[in-house]
Amino acid sequence: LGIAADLRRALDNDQLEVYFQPKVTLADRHVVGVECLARWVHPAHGEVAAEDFVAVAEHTGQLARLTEVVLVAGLRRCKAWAAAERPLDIAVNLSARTLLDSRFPELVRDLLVEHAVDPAQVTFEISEPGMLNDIERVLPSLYRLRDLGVRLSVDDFGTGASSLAYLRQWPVHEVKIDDSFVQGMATDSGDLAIVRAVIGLSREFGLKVVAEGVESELTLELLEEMGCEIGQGYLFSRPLPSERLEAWLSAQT
Ligand code: G
Ligand code: G
Ligand code: MN
Ligand code: NA
Repeated sequence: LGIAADLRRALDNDQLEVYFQPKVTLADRHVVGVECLARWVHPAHGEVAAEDFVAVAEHTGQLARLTEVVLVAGLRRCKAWAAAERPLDIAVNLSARTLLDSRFPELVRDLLVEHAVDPAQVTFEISEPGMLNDIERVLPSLYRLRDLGVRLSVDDFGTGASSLAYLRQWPVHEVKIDDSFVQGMATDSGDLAIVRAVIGLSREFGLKVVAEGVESELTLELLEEMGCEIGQGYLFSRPLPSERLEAWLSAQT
């Protein structure tokens, strides 16, 4: 299909962009890091949804390059912030398929060394449904990444029908509550109950909990009351291109 060739051309010509969305402490809105998100403006069709071009990349052998572009963009920012004495963590999304490539952990190790970034400042977010599909084959890479010292997060948690008991078994550090529950929790008692349960269990298991899709002050207050410490969402900032993120950070205090 034409779109696969177009994506290849965009990767060849460095036309993929990376946006950054702040993660903040809910108690005082102190920024602790950013999620790095791939963006592609197609020359003819305009902006393509990330899930669509990520799927194209997965099916046409371009996923490794896409992931590397996003990771390198994040590592560059991370290094620059450390040099400016404003350390911020970065988070990068991984497809479960990337974890099936046994060379990926070595690539990560090499890039961390090349960019002189502390592994503890890097989190990889893996969507719960993808992880669940192939957990036996994904686990070896998760263990190797964990041994490098990077942090692992279960993204979109609650959408994959995992048993909550998996949170204790998987070698992960963080749970990201899916935005559908976070957006519903102020008006839907079922969503509220799910969010409360996930926060409670994550805390019991010593996992960091991040709420994604925080759009209102009411949601922020409910999350904070329930013991969730970190949030991300339009209430704080949309994903921003690098220059606009820097302006946003400068305005923070
Ligand atoms: O940023 P946005 O809301 O458009 O993201 C839509 C989906 O695409 C999200 O699930 C997000 O995790 C995913 N996504 C964005 N960037 C990347 C990326 O670099 N790699 C992978 N695998 N997924 C990404
Ligand atoms: O699946 P993942 O968590 O990686 O998805 C991240 C995407 O969620 C981002 O690309 C961003 O566009 C989207 N997002 C981030 N914050 C909000 C929000 O407050 N509301 C909505 N509707 N989407 C959000
Ligand atoms: Mn994510
Ligand atoms: Na999500």
